[in-house]
Amino acid sequence: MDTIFALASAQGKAGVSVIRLSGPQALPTASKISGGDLPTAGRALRVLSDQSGERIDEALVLTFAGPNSFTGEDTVEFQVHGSTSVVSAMLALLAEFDGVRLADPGEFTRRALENGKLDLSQVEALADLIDAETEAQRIQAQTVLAGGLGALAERWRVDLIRAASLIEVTIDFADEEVPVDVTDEVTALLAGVVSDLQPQITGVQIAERIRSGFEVAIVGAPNVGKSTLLNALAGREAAITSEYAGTTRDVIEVRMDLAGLPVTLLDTAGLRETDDHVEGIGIELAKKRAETADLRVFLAEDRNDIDLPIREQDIVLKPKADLLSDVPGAISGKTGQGVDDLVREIGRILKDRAGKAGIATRARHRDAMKAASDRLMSAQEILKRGPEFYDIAAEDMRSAIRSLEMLVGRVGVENLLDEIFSSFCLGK
Ligand SMILES: Nc1nc2c(ncn2[C@@H]2O[C@H](COP(=O)(O)OP(=O)(O)OP(=O)(O)O)[C@@H](O)[C@H]2O)c(=O)[nH]1
Ligand SMILES: [Mg+2]
Repeated sequence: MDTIFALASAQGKAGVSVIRLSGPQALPTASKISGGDLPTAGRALRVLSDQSGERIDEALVLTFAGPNSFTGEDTVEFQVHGSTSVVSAMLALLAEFDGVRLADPGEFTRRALENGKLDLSQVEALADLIDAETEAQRIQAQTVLAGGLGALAERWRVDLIRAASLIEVTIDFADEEVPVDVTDEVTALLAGVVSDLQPQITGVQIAERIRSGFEVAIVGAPNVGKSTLLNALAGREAAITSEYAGTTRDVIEVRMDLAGLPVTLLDTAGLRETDDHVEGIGIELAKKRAETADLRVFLAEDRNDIDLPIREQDIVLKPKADLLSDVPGAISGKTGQGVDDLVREIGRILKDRAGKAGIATRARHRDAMKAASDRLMSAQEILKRGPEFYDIAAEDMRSAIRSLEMLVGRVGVENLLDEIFSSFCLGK
C-alpha cells in the first residue's frame, strides 16, 4: 500500500497550511525530514529540511498511530507556514521518497471508508459538509457525518434480521410442531421498519433541496418591478431594469443565504402575449422555471391576472407599493417597502418545509430505502397467506436487508447468515 500525501488545506497564501501524509511510510518519512524520530502519536515542533539538509520551514508536526487516525492508517500532519513556496517545496520533497506519492482526489477518505472509519453515507456527508455554505446545509451534513443515517439503518437491519431469523426457524420446524407462533412479532417488526422508512423516503426530496438550494421564482406581467425586486433582495444590480415592458428575457439566477437556507432567486421574463420571437422564448422559459420552482412570488394587482395555476403557499403581492395608498400585501423593490416582510415570509415557508427533511439526503438513499420498503410490504402481504409461503417472505426480507446494507455501503450476504445463526438459538 502506497503512502500518500497532499495539501489538506486550501491552495494559496494563508496563516497556516496543512499537509497530510498517510500510510505505512508516513512516520519514517516524516521523521527523516524532521531531523529525528517523531512520537508515534503526539505532536512536536520541528525544523523540516530537504534531503540536502536545507531548512524548508519550522512546523508543528502531528502524528497519529493507526487505526486512531482519519484514514485508519499511520498519519502525519505538517502544519507549515501558509506560504505557496513552503508548500510546494514540501510536496516536492515528499514525492522524492520511495513508496510515497501524491494522493488522488478523495483518496484519504477512500482509505477511511476501506478501513471502516466511515461508512458510505458518512463519506457522502463529509463531501456535503465541505460544500456547505448555509447553516441548514451544515446541520444536515453533520447529522449524517455523526453517523445518524448509519445508526438508523443499523437499527432497521437488526430488526429485520430478527424477523428473518424468526421466520427461518419456523420454516425449519415446518414439518414438526412450531414451538411458538412468531407471526405477531414478525409482523410488528416489519410494520415498525416500514413506518420508519416512509417519512425518510419522502424527506429525501427536501433534504436534496437543502443540499442544492431552494428555487424561488419571481413571476408576473412585464414592467411590474420583478427585476427591481430581485435586485433589492440580492442587494446588488443583478438584473437590468427599465421602463420598457419586456426588458428581462433570460432567467436571472441569484444565489443567496436566506434564513440559513440556500436559496436561488429567479427573475423571469414578464408574462404576456407577444409577437416578438425572442421575448416569446423568454416567456416560455419563465413559465417552465416557475413551474419547477419550489416557491413562487407573484407580483400582480389581482390574483385573477395570473395565468399560471397558483399553489397554496405561493406568495402574491401587489407591485409598486409606493404608488398605492397604504394597501396591505403590496411591495416595492424601488423603495424597499415590504421587502423585509417578504424575506421573512419566504424564510418561514422554506424553514417549515426544511423541517420535513429526513436524515437521508440523496437519491441513492431514497432508492435503497424505497427498494427495502417495497420488499417489506410484499413480505407483509405474503405472510398473511400462511406458513407455507414463509420462505418467499423470508426472501423478501433478506432482499430488504441487502438494500439497507447498500444504503451505508456495507457489503456481503455472508455476515447476514452469520448473524442469523449467532443471534438466534435454534434450540436443538
Ligand atoms: N414606483 C415604482 N416603480 C418601480 C418599482 N419597481 C420597479 N419600478 C419601475 O418600473 C419599471 C420596470 O421595472 P422592472 O424591475 O424592470 O420590471 P420587470 O417586472 O422586471 O419588467 P420586465 O423585465 O419587462 O418583465 C422601471 O422603470 C422601474 O424603475 C416600484 O416598486 N415602485
Ligand atoms: Mg425584468
